[in-house]
Amino acid sequence: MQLNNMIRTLMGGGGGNGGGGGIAVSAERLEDAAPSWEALAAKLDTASTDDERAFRQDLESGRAARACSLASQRLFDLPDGEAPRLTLFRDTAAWCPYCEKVWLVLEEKRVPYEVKKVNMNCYGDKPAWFWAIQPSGGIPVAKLDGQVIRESNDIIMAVEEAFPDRNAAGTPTRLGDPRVRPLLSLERELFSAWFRWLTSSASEGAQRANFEALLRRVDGELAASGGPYFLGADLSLVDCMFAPFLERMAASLPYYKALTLRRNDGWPRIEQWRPSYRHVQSDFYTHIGRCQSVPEAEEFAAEIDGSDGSWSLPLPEDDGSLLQPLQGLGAGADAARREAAERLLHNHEAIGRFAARGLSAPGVPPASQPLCSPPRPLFTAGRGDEQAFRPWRRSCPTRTPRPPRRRCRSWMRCCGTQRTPCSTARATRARRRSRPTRCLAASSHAPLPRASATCATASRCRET
Ligand SMILES: N[C@@H](CCC(=O)N[C@@H](CS)C(=O)NCC(=O)O)C(=O)O
Repeated sequence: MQLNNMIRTLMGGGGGNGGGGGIAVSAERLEDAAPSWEALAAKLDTASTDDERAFRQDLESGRAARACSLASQRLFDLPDGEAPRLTLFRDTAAWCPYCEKVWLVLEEKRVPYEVKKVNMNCYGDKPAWFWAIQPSGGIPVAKLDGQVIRESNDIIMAVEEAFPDRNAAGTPTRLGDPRVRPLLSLERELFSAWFRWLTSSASEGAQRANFEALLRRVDGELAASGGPYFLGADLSLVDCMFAPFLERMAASLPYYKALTLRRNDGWPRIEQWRPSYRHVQSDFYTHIGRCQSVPEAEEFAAEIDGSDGSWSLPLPEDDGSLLQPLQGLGAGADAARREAAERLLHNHEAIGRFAARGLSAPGVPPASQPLCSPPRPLFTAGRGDEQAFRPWRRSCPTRTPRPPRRRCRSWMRCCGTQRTPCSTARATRARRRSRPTRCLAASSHAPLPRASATCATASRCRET
């Protein structure tokens, strides 16, 4: 309905020419025989279980039994009316692994927290209020008792100090354990080896050997602790720090490099360890830009994509043999369908707007994430006509107005969180000023041609 109304408005009734060279669709040909959203909601309600019906309410109450990336607060046993001491600023889509490790710690320790979400650069802008508390734009950020903390490890350490006795498993704080720091260094070493290998095709063999050697070291550490966790019988901060990255390694390496982490005899303890964290699980399909495949991985990629026929919809039950585990299907395919229907119904207005983006030209600046490029305003205005952009910007699901002085990412690369531009950033900005077309990453709401065709600096900045 919503979509059809939008299309009708675009095609004729709405005062405007439909913007940026939209597709010519005749309104007469669109037969709206779809049931209304209300009818679909009623149908879903009838088919749902009591727990499913209570999903949104539980989520909003902050007291749902399970963690969920859609939650905006988690109260655990906080008395009614008391506000959590901590706010976590994380990414809207729950892709960021650094946010995930903080999330995992909070959930494991059952520390009450509020969540505020911002977009990642690859799929949208951040609001001005966020830039005000985090000049680099980086996530995660936390506010604990009014103090802003801007690094994931610092947040975790601060949480440990502020809530030393809160641990679901009843384990004591292990910050003083001499094994912690070397293990955290090993985690960063493994991360760097993985990311370098995944995003380059140089020295394939050496990079693979290096990564595998590090993985064996990780496995050795788990063996030495007596397992199943890094510090022994109980989950600790070290596990929370490894989890988001080992998860992403397990997801990406079969697909791009033909290396499986699951069910691999080379590192049996990692296999025993992986399912051991209970409360949060990232999106298994988290995107990492610019990954480089090896030819041997084609077979794995085809199996994961299902393009070789190894699976088709509806998804099969996961008997443990799938390359990528299917989570949450324990309740069966019908429950999964109802869950999908609930999310669609809940978010249908934004989905309708997003689906209609093809009627417009790419947004400025375009987001780098596939399918995420937001459209420019549906009713095109003259260049620089800020007023005309406002209605769309308010309603677009993926875009929010930029703050007045958005920084070029080359600034962040060279200066980290510095507030004033360093000489490299100043030089970049001076170069940009002398260009005939503006660097799109620098700031502008005005419609310009596609960035890739106009400004090499801009695309470099965007992809950082
Ligand atoms: N050192 C930082 C690194 C965090 C980091 O790299 N975050 C990425 C997301 S995964 C980020 O802030 N990206 C900016 C963005 O995408 O908006 C930390 O541990 O907190």
